[in-house]
Amino acid sequence: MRIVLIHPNYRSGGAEIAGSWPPAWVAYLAGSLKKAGYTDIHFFDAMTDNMSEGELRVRLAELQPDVVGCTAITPSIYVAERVLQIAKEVVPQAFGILGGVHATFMYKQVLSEAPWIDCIVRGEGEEIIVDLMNALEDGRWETDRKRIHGIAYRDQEQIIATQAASTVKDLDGLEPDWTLLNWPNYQYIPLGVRVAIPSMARGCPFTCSFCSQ
Ligand code: B12
Ligand code: SF4
Repeated sequence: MRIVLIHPNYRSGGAEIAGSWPPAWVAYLAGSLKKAGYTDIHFFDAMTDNMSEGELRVRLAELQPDVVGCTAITPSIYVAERVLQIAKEVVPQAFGILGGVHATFMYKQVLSEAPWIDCIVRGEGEEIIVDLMNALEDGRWETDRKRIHGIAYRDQEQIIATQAASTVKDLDGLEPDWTLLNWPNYQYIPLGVRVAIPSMARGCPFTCSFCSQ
């Protein structure tokens, strides 16, 4: 099963002034997938590489993936939807997945405005993506999707959200695969040094109503 993960080319005009930043979601998902035996994983950092839609088409056509996964925060949602639309045009048989904070909460809106997305992964993706890949590989997507926790999808005109998945309990058991990232590309411009974004914790003990943590 060939999987392509894509960080969309969205630019906020703020963060990019200070540098280019390694996307942690890719490392965490790829680590989990590789541990489960899915080793044919490719990553396009379309944001850091400032990849055009044309380049994206060429790379996807070359690789012919079975699965394309993209991430989105709220500001990058339209670019992410477009990435998966392009994937559907170039490799129609590829299964398109969207994850990240925006799709987690706004899955109804996203699946309504971007019906070409096959599945949304809600919340922490490390365990959900493995359940999803196993179902796809075994040809059980149509029959078993209701039982996969933490996803949303369209069933004809209906939008179905399955039971929420639990959070990852054994954080020490996660083995992010950092090798997919092209490290020299990630630079903190003010200091002229390479940059990493270590993740020391997940979630937050507080409950500010405007915040997703
Ligand atoms: C690191 C970080 C950054 C880095 C990004 C580095 C990068 N290239 O990814 C920098 C400093 C550049 C940055 C910039 C911005 N950020 Co920021 N950032 C964060 C932060 C602190 C951590 C994100 C992270 O890496 N987490 C660790 C990874 C492992 O978790 P994750 O990304 O959520 O991924 C998991 C799941 O969501 C899911 N998943 C995610 N994607 C996918 C895809 C698939 C296919 C699947 C199956 C699953 C999946 O699985 C992953 C593993 O569990 C979050 C706050 C937070 N604590 O989450 C804010 C946050 C994401 N940022 C936010 C914002 C607003 C911004 C900016 C727009 C700010 C600005 N005005 O400039 C810019 C946008 C830059 C851009 N062009 O994208 C908001 C987004 C809010 C929203 N509603 O979308 C957040 C949530 C902070 C907040 N609470 O307000 N940010
Ligand atoms: S804003 Fe979010 S991360 Fe900050 S304290 Fe409130 S709930 Fe926690």
